[in-house]
Amino acid sequence: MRFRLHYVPGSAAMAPHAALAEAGAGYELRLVERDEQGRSPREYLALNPLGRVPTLEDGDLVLTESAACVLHVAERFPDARLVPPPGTRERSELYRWLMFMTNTLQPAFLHWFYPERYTVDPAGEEGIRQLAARSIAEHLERLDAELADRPWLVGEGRSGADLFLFMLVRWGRRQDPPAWDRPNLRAHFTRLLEREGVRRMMDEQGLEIPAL
Ligand SMILES: N[C@@H](CCC(=O)N[C@@H](CS)C(=O)NCC(=O)O)C(=O)O
Repeated sequence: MRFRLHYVPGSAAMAPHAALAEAGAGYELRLVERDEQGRSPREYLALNPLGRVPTLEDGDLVLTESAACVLHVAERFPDARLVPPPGTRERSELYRWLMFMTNTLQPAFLHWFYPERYTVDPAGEEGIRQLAARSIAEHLERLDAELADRPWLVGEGRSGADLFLFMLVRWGRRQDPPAWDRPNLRAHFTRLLEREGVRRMMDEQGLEIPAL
């Protein structure tokens, strides 16, 4: 099999996994089994020294960073229309949203999930989580407002940016309020849940389909 995706269920591997499934690619999945301290196996660290997921292998290419993996799949399967054509306004907008999500919203989630990585003072962790939750809410509001008058983040159909947003909205299910309590994000999430590739990814990762 040409594509091999290393994943942990519900992680940043969701978006590239959905991209592969939406593209109708042949792929195999490899679960990264971490030890009790959360360390990845040695063979995995040889591929991805940070030990984070996902990692996508395409032949002898080893790619990390979820958004980069999505863009790579999009380019390998142009008929799947996971990105708008180069040189279009929609393509630039896709870059904008993907980068916003990876450099602004996703780090806020990482602060919420792993506050201990952002302070040497354990007493400071709760404050980091609270601030992260506030940022997450602010960015989700912005995305919800963006989707008020259109079904997808860019262009006429779903793109890799929508798959990325789907993943982050699921990450936000334990926020208060849950990310999908916002009407446009809920409609967007539900729309993606109707897609075969997204369903396949949820099923293959063993993720529950929320009753929204
Ligand atoms: N910027 C990376 C972040 C990947 C990342 O942080 N993945 C998380 C799971 S969602 C992870 O591997 N966490 C375990 C760890 O950091 O030890 C990406 O988007 O691929």
